[in-house]
Amino acid sequence: MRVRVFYHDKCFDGACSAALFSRFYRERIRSDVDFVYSGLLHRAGSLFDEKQFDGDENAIVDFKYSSSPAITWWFDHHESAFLSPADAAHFEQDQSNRKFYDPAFKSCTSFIAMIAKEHFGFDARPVAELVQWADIVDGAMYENAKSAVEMKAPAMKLTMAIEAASERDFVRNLIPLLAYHPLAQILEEPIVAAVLPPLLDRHERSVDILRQRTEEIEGTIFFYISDLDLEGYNKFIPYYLHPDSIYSIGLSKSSFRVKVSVGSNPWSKREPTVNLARVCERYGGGGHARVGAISFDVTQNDAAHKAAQEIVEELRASVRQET
Ligand SMILES: [Mn+2]
Repeated sequence: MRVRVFYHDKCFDGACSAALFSRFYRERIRSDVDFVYSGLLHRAGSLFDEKQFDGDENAIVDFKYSSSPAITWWFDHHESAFLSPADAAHFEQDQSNRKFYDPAFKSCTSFIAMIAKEHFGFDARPVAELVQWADIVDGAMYENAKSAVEMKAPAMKLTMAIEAASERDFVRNLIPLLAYHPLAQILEEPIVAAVLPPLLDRHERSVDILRQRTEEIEGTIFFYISDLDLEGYNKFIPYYLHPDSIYSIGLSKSSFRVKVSVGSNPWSKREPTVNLARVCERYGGGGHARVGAISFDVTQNDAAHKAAQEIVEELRASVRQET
């Protein structure tokens, strides 16, 4: 039995979701199973290549819905979970008891843990640390911006490695470890220990770069680093540098996309009032109410800049109205 698990790539919650789903499946569905992991990333154009849905079962966790009959399991907690109203209607009609959605959950990992326990009798106690940290990381529940940026906890170091590692198979090899070992012990594993020191250096450098590149006006930070190889930078650095900000809009670039990241300061004294998932959806992106993103094709640099500028103006105008 071969189960292919599609997960949100370059994301701590995505990797933990894949790990927890696999452990649950092996313990409660069937034990004679081989898992194959495939990371999914938001990109301009179609997200899924249905030819890849080639497992005996295919699961998607922490990523958008697919109405393909080959997908037999689905878990998500993103506000923008459906690519179309037709997909949402398809999910509403599903009777399999294998597809689950709740945008109220801080992480998809904690959502899977709850469903696995309540619906399938899974014992979630051995994965409690994973669930707790997925909620902290994906829900941005750090005490302050400093603790989000200083990289003390093992989960923070793993998050950095997952978001910034360039090695294609890194997350795929990490997932089986996440399901069965304490996070501190995973840091000692050769595949992790090898990548951490250069990534920590890069992190330090990115703080310096963002100190030069971020500008806050009317509670809204704008920066671009799309001329640098910095995708996967720690998204809390702008708030660490501008503690009184409310929103942040950044442009970054990788080999296959130009990304507009739109976020809100989790420690802001002023409550953000704009739903950022809705803003990003207008440009073909999505996410959560308090953090979202839009992916453009690498050739669409100007369109990405234009969208970022428009969103900066919109958010600054909303802050002006509030004050
Ligand atoms: Mn998530």
